[in-house]
Amino acid sequence: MQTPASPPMNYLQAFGDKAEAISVLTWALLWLSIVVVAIVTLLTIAGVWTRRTSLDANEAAREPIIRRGGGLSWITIGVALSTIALFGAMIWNAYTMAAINRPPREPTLAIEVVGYQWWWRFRYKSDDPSKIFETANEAHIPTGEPVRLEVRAEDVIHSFWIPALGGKTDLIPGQTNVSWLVAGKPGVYRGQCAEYCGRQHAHMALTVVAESPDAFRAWREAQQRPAQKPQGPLAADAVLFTGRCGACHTVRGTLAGGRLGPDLTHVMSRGDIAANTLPNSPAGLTGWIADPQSAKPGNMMPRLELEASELTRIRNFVQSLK
Ligand code: HEC
Ligand SMILES: [Cu+2]
Repeated sequence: MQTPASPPMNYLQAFGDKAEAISVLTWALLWLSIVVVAIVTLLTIAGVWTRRTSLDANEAAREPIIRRGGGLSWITIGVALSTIALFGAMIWNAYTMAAINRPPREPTLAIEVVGYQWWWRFRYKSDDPSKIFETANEAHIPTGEPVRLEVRAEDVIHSFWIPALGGKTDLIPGQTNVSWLVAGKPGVYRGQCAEYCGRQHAHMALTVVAESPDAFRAWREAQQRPAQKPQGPLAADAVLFTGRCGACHTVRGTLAGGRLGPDLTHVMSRGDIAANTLPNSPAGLTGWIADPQSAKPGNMMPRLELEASELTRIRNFVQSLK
């Protein structure tokens, strides 16, 4: 699947009703600003030009600069035009904000978005507790369906932003903000934390994969399942994983139930790891587990000083989490 917006963080291209309402306003304000700058520049140049007097060697012969009257009307007209333009922009702004405040219909899918330094937890809600599941940094949504977002932060303020799908929503510790989004076209949409939140703020990216309702249903069913029961030598590797990593990571279906880091039950279904910092390839994964502090210095996963054999066994178990 390809990225519909190119470059991926381009906010001038919209892919959904909500983002379109915002991007029309963005373009209008952009053009208005360009026109204003052009007019002011032309008037300034014209003003300088018409007042040019040739320099005379004789100082006394130079005409003093005086206001010949009539200039005040320029100011009146200028203020009037600015007032009309700014007032119009304000009304349009308020109108757009009201229009995108609520989705066109009640969303059937609700996701809790929780921001951490420096990654995202997505909790897919359900009335049936056995259907609730969590994933990290990569959310899937069905195309054309408005999705309800309940966003909050665990540590500091973050901001949820997927430029091609709409505006930003702040994540505030101790408060839940409700927002929504819709993707008009299938594709992989990139997002980014948009509120400076510490050293690895730039490495706090996320991906939203919009896919057909059928593909989404299949993905959701796969995510809802617990991890496959480890067979053969993997059973001992799973125990090792639980001992070394299980205090921070949950793998549903095993004894690993930590909450400090991302849920890894189906980590191999994700395209990237560590909030889009590394590709989820064998090399990326091994490098991350061996030394998470080199790719993302200061992040909350410590370097665990694993022996080579432990690293291989833990990596093998993680790679079985499809
Ligand atoms: C002290 C808690 C802690 C321990 C122990 C820990 N992790 Fe992590 N882990 C984290 C945090 C926090 C992150 C998110 C880091 C980020 O992206 O900023 C993370 C991220 C990851 C990721 C990337 C997940 C994703 O989808 O982005 C993997 C894989 C991972 N850890 C594997 C392991 C393995 C394997 C071990 C044991 C060897 C381990 N972790 C031990 C806290 C921990
Ligand atoms: Cu952040």
